[in-house]
Order: sequence, then C-alpha cells, then structure tokens
Amino acid sequence: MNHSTSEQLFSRAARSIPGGVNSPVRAFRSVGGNPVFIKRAQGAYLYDADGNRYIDYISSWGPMVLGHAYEPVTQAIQKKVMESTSFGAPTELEIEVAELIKGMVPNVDLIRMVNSGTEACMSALRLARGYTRRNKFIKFEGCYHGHADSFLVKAGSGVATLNIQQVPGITGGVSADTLVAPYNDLQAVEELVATHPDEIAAIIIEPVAGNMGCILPLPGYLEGLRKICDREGILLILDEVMTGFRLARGGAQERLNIDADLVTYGKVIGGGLPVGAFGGRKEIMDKIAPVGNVYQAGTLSGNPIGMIAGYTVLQELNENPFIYTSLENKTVHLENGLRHILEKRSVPHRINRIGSMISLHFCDHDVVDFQTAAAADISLFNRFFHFMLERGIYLPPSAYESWFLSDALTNEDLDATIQGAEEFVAGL
Ligand code: KE4
Repeated sequence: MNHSTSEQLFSRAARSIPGGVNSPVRAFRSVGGNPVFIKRAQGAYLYDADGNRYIDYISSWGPMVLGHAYEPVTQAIQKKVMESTSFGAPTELEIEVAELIKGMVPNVDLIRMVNSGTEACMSALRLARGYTRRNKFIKFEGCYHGHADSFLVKAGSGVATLNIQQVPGITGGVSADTLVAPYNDLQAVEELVATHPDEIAAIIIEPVAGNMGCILPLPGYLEGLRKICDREGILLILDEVMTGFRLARGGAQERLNIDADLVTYGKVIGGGLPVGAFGGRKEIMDKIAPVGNVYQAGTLSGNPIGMIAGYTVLQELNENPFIYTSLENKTVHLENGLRHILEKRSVPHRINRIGSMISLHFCDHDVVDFQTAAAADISLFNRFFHFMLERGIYLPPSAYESWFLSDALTNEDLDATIQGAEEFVAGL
C-alpha cells in the first residue's frame, strides 16, 4: 500500500502536536511504524489520506457500533446544528436522553452528562468518596478508567501499550489512595479490604476488561466483588464506558446480571461525539451539586449536538434489539474463522470474546488478567497487525486493546479478515 501522504502528514503533525497525535494509543508506538491518517469513513470502512480502504475493527475505540456516517445520526446532527451548537443552559433534549438511558439500563435513578469517559469515571470516584467519606479506592491492574490522576496507577490501554510503569506528575499523595489488585483475583481484594478497614470508598472495575485485550470476569468474580461491597459499605462502580450499550441495551449490568452502585458511560453514548455520563441510585446521586456538595461541572456537558448524536444511536439500539444478535453473530463468525485457521496451523493462541468485544492473544495460556495478557507474544501480534493493515484490515494498534465490531460489517468483510489472518499464519 502507498502511505506517502500519511507519512508526510505524520511528520508535519509532529511539529505541532505531541507525538503527532491527540491520543497516544493512535501513534502506533507499540506496533511500530507510523500511523495512517484517516480522511473519511463510511459504514464498516475507513479511507486514509492515500485513498486506501480498511475494514474497521476499532470503530473509534467503540462508539461507532452502528457503523460510520450512519444516516439517521448524520441527518440528526445536520438538523440540530442549524439551531446553534451550545447554549450553556438546560434543554429538553438532555431530559430525553436521560429518560431514554434510564429506560435502557438498571440501577440508574439519576444520570449526569459529562464530556468523556475520563470525566465520568473521575466524577463517579469523587462522588463515591463524598458519599462514603472515605478516601481510598481499589482499581485493577490493566484496567483503564481514563487519564485522571487517581487512575494512572498500573493502568491499561495506552499506559500499558507504552509500558509506562510510573506516570510522572501523579503525586505520592494521590497514588497512596489508589489500591491495586490483579483482575479476577477476589482474594487480593479481600486482603486489601482487611488491610484498610473502613477506608475504602469504592471498587471501580471494567465488568469486562477491554484495555488489556478483552478479558472476561471469571464465574463468580463480579458477584464476589458485589458481596464484598455490600459487606463493607463500599460502592461498586462499574466502568461501562466500553461495555455500555455495546454488550446489551442494559450493558454489562444486564448481560452479566450484576448491580452497580454507580455506573459510568462513554463512547456509544455519544455516537462518536464527546459525551460521557455517570449515574446511579438517587440517594447517592443527590450528593452531586447543585443538590449536594460534591462539585462537578462542565461548560459543554449535555451539549445539544452530542446529545442528538447519542440519542439517535441509543434510540436505534433501544428500538432494534436484534442489532445485538446481529453484532454477536458477526463476532462469533469472526471468532470461529480465526480459531479454525489458528488451530489448523497449530499456532498457540487464545481468543477472548463476549458480545462484539473480541481479542486475539498469541499464547498457549488462558488470558485472565494483565500479567497473562502481557505474557503473550506481543511482537507476533505487532507483525500480525501490520500484515493485516497492508491487506486493508485495520485492527487496534496494540495487543492491549479489545477489537470492536460494528453492525455495518458484512460476512464478506469478516471472511476477508479471516482470509487475511490465514495468509499471515501460512507465512509463519
Ligand atoms: P475517554 O476519556 O477516552 O473518553 O474514556 C476513558 C475510558 C474510560 N473507561 C474505559 C473502560 C475506557 O476504555 C476508556 C477509554 N478507552 C480507550 C481505548 N482503550 C480510549 C482510546 C484512547 O485513549 O485514545
């Protein structure tokens, strides 16, 4: 493939933007090489600055679950933008979005809109601390909850991708209140709780981890966390920025039958525009200003353009639940195809999948936490990434990311992807 325009754009970008990107994981640092610059996208396809077409398995890291430039969304935005882009005052549309979400997900009496998943998780943690009057919280190695200081301790996603062990700028005071346990290890949580009695405000977790590849909770794990929280007066925050509205209408809470005290959203909720949210039971959410004193605010929170994009996507998902079946069937088709070719060639691998979240790990051990994800053959994944990119298949540029399917993918796209993988494996 010709990448000359992307190469020129990348060197030009680096003169004005740190690393040439506005988010580190886009820079291909872990897979090597230089990023391709995307010019436009339609349905399941990305088109780069050199006119190359790619089958898209990032879906903008999750939001584009219905595919790119989905007509109802683009039409809704075009109509809404003629009425101005922001007022800084309440609108009926924000009520409609909140009511729609409350009808789709469990355990949300009240929900506050913000502008990113980071803001959602940061605000939920502050609220949990304000509600419980406790300072510490537990997160899990390899989980990523955005780039707020408290969360950048043993985080996943770009932090793992860039192997940043200690993020400069995170003070000892902040990290002292961040307790970390391995994912899927209940005993480690019990030990932290025993060591810090009555000090822990919250446990925040990705109910399905997507920032160290896709890692499913082991049977009983989330239920065990729920029991610990109930016993100890700790709030369970489910970070559904990735899983929300992707795994099911009600997200992981519905799919995995687990109740959150607070839940955070992002990605799909904005339909590709900057929207996040956090919500929960009224007794907790009423602590948020202006009702309570836990302050949280945002100039563009509930922005009409983000709201209309998110509302349109959520409404589509809410009124057409068969989309989830279609997404699942497509991802199962991909999983079975990949597994067949890898087994045929006896390539050590694990494929983790739930719903339309999937990841491929080149290893002969189960991938159940960050350590087992990191122990896979990362360099082989990186070679795989570039082989597929050159065949017009755009996978997430990191072994530490889940792949995200959109419902715009066809069986032909999936079979082309399987075919590409087969050719890669044949060359091993
Ligand atoms: P944002 O602030 O990027 O909107 O959301 C942060 C966040 C919170 N929680 C979870 C579970 C997340 O996955 C994320 C963000 N995900 C990464 C991809 N793994 C965003 C991609 C990027 O950083 O560019």
